[in-house]
Amino acid sequence: MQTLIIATRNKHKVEEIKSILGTEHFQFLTLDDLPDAPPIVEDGETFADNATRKSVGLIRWILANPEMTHKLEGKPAFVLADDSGLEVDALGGAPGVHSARYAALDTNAPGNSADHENNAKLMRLLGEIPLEKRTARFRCVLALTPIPPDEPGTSTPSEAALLQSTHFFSGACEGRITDAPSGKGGFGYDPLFVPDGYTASFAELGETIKNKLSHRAKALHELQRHFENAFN
Ligand code: ITT
Repeated sequence: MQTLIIATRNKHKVEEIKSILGTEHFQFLTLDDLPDAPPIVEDGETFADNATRKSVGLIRWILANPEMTHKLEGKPAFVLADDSGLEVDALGGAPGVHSARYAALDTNAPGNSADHENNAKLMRLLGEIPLEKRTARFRCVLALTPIPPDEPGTSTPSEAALLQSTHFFSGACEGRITDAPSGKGGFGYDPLFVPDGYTASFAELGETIKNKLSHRAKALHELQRHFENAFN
């Protein structure tokens, strides 16, 4: 059994990660269990940069807060961070790493934008571009960083050491952007994204199909294989 602390404030990601990995081999903690964990500034240039900022940033905070390490009861544990986004070919790969705050880039508003604002901006920029030119993909990069044991007399590992112990897993899901949002499931850009081989959006297809096809599912399957190889 592996303990994973999921370092995201996005509840949809938490649900998808738990549902794809299942509870047979993993037990989960989330930021709900660590409510005082500070927000992480995600100003990296790549998904991997931002995923590492989230995993390493949370571990450094955990190690600086002994009551948090006690919560883990000395069990080996990992922080798992997900950075993901949508790349639209007709927009040169945008919104990419800026997916969460795509609309806010125009106003400099702080924090993430509401999904409907990001979707409206995407619709506006794609305008009359025909469907065959609206190719896109979701990408997900996961950073998995082991939490070093809290041994008396040892110093807190540096950011570089934590980065070196981090494993990365990635996944992509190819598809197209529709010309109008449809469906009520999922989150983010799901109402606008039709995966290859389907005619309905992720938001219409629902979680069972999305969790078989998605960028996140592919990255998580790589992570499962990593644990199988490491511990079997
Ligand atoms: P954390 O940083 O706390 O994990 P976040 O939502 O800010 O949560 P990201 O920085 O990774 O996460 O931004 C990802 C954005 O990309 C997300 O807000 C959505 O707009 C979009 N996105 C990622 N995966 C998606 C998915 O499966 N379906 C729809 N949109 C997705």
